[in-house]
Amino acid sequence: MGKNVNEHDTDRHEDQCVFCRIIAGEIPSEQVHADEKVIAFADLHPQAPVHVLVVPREHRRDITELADDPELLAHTARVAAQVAADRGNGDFRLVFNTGPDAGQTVFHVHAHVLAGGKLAEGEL
Ligand code: DGP
Repeated sequence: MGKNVNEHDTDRHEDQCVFCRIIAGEIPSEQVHADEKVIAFADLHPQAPVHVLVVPREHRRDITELADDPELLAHTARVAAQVAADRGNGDFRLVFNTGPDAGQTVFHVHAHVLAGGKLAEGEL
């Protein structure tokens, strides 16, 4: 039995989600941008000279849930472009791994911004 529906609805994602914990300041990160809607920080395992994750503050599982909020999706893309312009030459690759088979390991939506020079053809 356990939880009723109301308890389930109020589960705090930040208790178990690593990106919610970074957003809450409980886990340190190398932050490069923050505003009221998103934060951006360096990826722990960079795969390009510039490898930054742009993460909506609100917990959403993946881009299919982010697509329900076109405004927030557009803002995420704009911040990604700004990061690439500030830290690279403005060219960038934007990747949303979606689902385990696509390599998603953190189930709080995030845009990988890969930039900082000629990028190799890669799978990320
Ligand atoms: P993905 O595989 O698309 O879910 O990407 C998750 C990325 O998150 C992966 O490239 C590594 C990064 N990552 C995981 N945990 C942490 C963390 O605690 N800090 C930072 N900065 N990055 C993390």
